[in-house]
Amino acid sequence: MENQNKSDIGLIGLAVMGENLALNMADKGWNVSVYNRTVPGVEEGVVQRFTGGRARGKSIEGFTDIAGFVASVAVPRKIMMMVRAGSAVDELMEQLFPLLSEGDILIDGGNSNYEDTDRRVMLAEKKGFRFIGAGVSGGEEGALNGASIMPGGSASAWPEVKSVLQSIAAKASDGTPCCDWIGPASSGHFVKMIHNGIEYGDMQLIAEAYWVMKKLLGLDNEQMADIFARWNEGKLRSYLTEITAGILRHKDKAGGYLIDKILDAAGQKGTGKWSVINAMELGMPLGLIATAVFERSLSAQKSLRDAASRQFAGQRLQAVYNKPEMIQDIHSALYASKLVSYAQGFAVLQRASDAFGWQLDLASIARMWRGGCIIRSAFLNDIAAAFQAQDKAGIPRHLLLAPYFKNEIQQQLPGWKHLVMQSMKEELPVPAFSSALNYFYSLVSAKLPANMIQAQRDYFGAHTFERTDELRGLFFHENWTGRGGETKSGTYNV
Ligand code: NBP
Repeated sequence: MENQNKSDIGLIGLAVMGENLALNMADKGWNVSVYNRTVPGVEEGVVQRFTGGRARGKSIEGFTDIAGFVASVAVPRKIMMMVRAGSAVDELMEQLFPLLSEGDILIDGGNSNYEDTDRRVMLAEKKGFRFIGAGVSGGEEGALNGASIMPGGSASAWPEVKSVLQSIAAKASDGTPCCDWIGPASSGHFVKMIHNGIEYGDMQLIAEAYWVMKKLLGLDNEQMADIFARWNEGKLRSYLTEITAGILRHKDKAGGYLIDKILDAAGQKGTGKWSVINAMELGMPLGLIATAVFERSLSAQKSLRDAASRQFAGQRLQAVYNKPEMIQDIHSALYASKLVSYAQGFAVLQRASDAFGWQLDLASIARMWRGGCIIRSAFLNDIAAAFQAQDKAGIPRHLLLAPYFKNEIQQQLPGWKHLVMQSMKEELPVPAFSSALNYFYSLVSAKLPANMIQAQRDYFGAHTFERTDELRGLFFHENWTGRGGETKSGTYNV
């Protein structure tokens, strides 16, 4: 009786994501209460505009007072927050706490920093509530028609929110919802962060492929669009490949192609940067995403690049290429580099899982990204299958060691190498293609020149080294100059 006439779920924050998620929930048959803070003095607030507009006639009830909103939701309450990441979430939680009952569930669907989520899970649980940090990907379109949702946090809350969240998630081609439980604490937001980092990498790789086609092969926008459209029928089938073809064909209202009029200075909001910072904290290589982030930063230094380009005249060879062959090489470089990027991203997830005790299921995460989100692609099916096979065989979870991908990368290597070499000769930057190739060469090198680094560290700072003719874990110091002492620096890892 307590829950009679109450909503199934409450949603706070009626900006682009919140509005569309509320409509998606209502379309799936849920009764939804919505709330947005009101700005004093504004006659028609966000809530009225929504309930009187797009939400009219739907099972959505609007509230402009937070207490009435909370009281309208069935207990244990499920309240999803879709507000700006950062202090807004903390402020909102402070307002909600006095109004909640024990066991109520708060879901933060924004792009929160995972460390904030760790703190919030602990805070909410200490107060007797439950907290889920859910990464949501797919933008406006995904929010309305099916997003990829990555929830993690208070485990006991999952059975209570599962049916709502899975109902509004995208469905993969086999019908599985692109939403499943990720793990404890901030794991959902961490996975979403790496998802966004991978998105940065995919976009940089596609941009480089476009640039080589344009600058080395001299293809026009329609020819390039045809190539991307064709690639979208094969192994590179993905949302980003598809939209690239559409972008290349798009005409400007004033005439010509819009792509040619867009300034080459990329913006960023921070999730790529966070991915790289956290990979560094975990001691993991995430070079491709780092390159993508740095290239955005360098692109934004437009006037510096303009000045530098006037000082250093290029020495282009103007070589003539066999275009079909070169296009195949670009395909190889794009596919192989993408593989490296995903291998690096998933390896960071594995390390985070080990470090924080999350027990992440990498195959399940790959499956969750197959629909709804920006990096959705056919290739994620192969990734999920590769991780599943590695788990069964009990071998290390690294994508490049999976037999299927080992074979794939071997096939791409000649074209990938050729493309990077030609681009370097022609002074055309392909930083992500070459970063991926260098990672691959380093990975497959049983020996690297790190012995020199260790020698230098020991020479100037007594940082010690391990020896090839002794057991691992034994550290030695050499008195290199005869002037130093025998005292070692403490050994530490970063
Ligand atoms: P925004 O990130 O622009 O946030 C706007 C919402 O936050 C509005 O409802 C606003 O209320 C509310 N808000 C703010 Br700002 N400060 C508040 C406070 N102190 N207390 C209560 N509410 C506050 O909206 P969005 O683009 O819909 O994104 C929502 C979340 O989803 C963000 O974390 C975002 O990073 C994430 N996300 C966005 C996308 C996307 O494509 N946009 C995709 C995936 C995830 P107001 O109307 O009164 O200003």
